[in-house]
Amino acid sequence: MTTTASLRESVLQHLRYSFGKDPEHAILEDWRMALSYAVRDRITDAWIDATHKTYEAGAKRVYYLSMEFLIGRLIEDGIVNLELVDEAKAVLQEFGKDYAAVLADEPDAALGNGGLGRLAACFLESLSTLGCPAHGYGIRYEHGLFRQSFVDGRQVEQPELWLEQRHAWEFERPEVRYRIGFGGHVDTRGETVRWHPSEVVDAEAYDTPIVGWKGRWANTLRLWSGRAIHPFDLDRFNHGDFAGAAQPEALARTISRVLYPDDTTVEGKELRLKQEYFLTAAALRDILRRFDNQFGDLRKLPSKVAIQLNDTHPAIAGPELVRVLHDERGLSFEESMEIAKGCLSYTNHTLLPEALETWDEALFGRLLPRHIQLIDQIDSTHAKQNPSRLNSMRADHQVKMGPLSFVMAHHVNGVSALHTELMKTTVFEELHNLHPERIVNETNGVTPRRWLLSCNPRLAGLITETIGEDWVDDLEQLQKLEPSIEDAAWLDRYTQVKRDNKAELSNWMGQTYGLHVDPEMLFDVQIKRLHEYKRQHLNILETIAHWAEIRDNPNADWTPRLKLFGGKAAPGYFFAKDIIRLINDAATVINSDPVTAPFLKIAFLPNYNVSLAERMIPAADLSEQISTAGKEASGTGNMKFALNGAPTVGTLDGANVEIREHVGAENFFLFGMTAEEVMERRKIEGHARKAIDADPRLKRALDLIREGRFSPGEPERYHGITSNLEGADYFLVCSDFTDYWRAQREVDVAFKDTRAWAHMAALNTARSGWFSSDRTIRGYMGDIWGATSLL
Ligand code: F58
Repeated sequence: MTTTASLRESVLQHLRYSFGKDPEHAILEDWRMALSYAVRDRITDAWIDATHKTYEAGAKRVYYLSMEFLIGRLIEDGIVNLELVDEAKAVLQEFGKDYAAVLADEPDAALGNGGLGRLAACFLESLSTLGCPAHGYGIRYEHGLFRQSFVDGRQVEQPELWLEQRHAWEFERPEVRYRIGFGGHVDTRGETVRWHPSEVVDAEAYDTPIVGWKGRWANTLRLWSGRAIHPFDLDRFNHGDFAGAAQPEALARTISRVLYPDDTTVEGKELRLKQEYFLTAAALRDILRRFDNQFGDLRKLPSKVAIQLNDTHPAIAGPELVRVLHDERGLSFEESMEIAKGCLSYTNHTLLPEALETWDEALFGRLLPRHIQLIDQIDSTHAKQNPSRLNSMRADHQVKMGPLSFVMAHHVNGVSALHTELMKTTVFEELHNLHPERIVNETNGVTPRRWLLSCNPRLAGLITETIGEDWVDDLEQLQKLEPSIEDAAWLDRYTQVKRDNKAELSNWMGQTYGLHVDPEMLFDVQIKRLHEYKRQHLNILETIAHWAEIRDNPNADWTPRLKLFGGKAAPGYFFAKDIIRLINDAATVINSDPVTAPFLKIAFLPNYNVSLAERMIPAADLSEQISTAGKEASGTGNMKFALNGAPTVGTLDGANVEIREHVGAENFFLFGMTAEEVMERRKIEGHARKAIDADPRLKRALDLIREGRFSPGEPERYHGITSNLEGADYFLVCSDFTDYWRAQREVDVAFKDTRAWAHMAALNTARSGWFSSDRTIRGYMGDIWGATSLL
């Protein structure tokens, strides 16, 4: 049992013996590190216990392979899950330290781009909460996702330097090191095939314990870092080439140097393929070593090992496992393929064609000459087994990772109901018809520990006071709030929570960015990666049209609104960067308009990341989920907003569909075309032009942009955007504008009735329990992994 006294003791011990400081001389970072170590000690006990239990039970283990784990800060996760919030606050207070400031001092580990990486992080936490023996495997990027700032409204990227500051969470494991090969040639002697790589690097493990709710269980996130096999070239050193002597190490480390920042377009870059193989090969070696130690008989592998591929990025796991089993361990090719398939399953996260990984066969064959042979063999085996099959995974001089993943997996899952159905009729139509049992749905979820209990303590407190604390790991209990929602006094308290959260965010924005906003305004929030399909430009167009309308009639009864944006654009995605600049330019003009100032403000907060999401979501009144239907596989931000009492204005896309079903259609502002209607509309010649001609508000907004109202002196600055919208408008911004406008005006009216709005918001909270990642992970455990809880 940890008490304030024992925690204080522990913190002081670490200050003194781990950092050589006494309380008088400790700086903020020392306090943060000492507290982290004190918390980590307690996590470590749970962690080692969990490992023993897994061995003793001979249990099946889950391995989540992902190029991204967007974990953010970990200190609060630990404190909250060990239920040490009061104790940690008390200890820091005794020494005059501010709890929030100490927590905020931790670097935000941005080892991911967006939803896919954050999902992996939520899953790890849920796996621990559920006591499912699991490892996450990823890459220990030295530089995570770039840091974003704005210069004259334009996005500027800076390198991310999370490792420059100390953090307490990883254990370096220099003894866990595997040699990973690339290139070279393949020797075939009769039945024996041997790959002789020409280049080798070591993968070294770093372990981070991930603790679950109440510290009942902890799993491991194991990240690989590139190391040279001989760190120092003595020969070069002896010849006086001192700089050159250190080169092998520098080269080897490039493999884990930086996260690729493209969130949808996949470029066939050699280093990216190297990273993918590096992660996958190291993980498989580690998995097999653990299996060998405990079980031995490789035929049992599928009963003891479940490997989840987070998108196709680790898809090389299929051929690599076959290579190890067949070439190195001597099993037949057919048996190796069956065993590999028995272990592997694959999650698809997107239907966008540009995001489906394919590799140029020349590049692939150069880097992984044995694997390309095995892929051909896998492909021809599959073709033989399915004589009606028309499409190969090896067409057009490309290696197609989607079909490879599908064929090598026992299950393939989508991430929302709609996305799963669309997979069956689009990208995987043929494979689905050949293997109709393989595709299953596992709608995404988010961990309620981080996305409610930690980030929204006021709301969490009100909930616990009302229904007890069991909701924390049984989120559907939130339904028990419903009777209270009918009680006016309770609803007033709910409203007060939101008001306080908004005031806190506005103070923070004031202090941090000098941005002063009235917390009474409607906080309308769109935070996510910038992409045309996510349609931040639809939002800003509507904002501009609304501004023009307020100017026409400044004395009308407008609902004051703050439009908040956050999100990064891929550095090479110029259209998305233009959208950022347009939003910032519009903010400059609109925010300084005295006529509209009481009613409309815009702010684009820079460097959106997990920590910023944790600040913004609890303060949101309205959640913008406005993607072109059929394009957003699921969304997970949408769930976080609903849970925290922000109703959605959104399309029938991804998990929005299921959110609306759960919270009730009357508590969701629906607009726009359905996925089917989208496909039909695209066939209509000049659809954008027709939409513009039919809606004078849209026309006016486009005119204002085109004429340079927001780019004085440079009217052509946004002609790329206007001509796209007036022309091809692939994402149907114009066609959905009128209905979006209507939905937003309904929001305006609804928000005026404070009680009715609070009622709607609270119902969003009460009915979002299904979107817990605990529910999602239970689904994977039962439907896909055949794994059980050891709690
Ligand atoms: C996201 N994908 C989906 N990809 O867009 C989102 O709808 C879904 O909720 C989420 O996955 C979780 O399932 C996504 O984030 C990436 O960031 C990849 C990064 C690497 C290159 C390709 C895209």
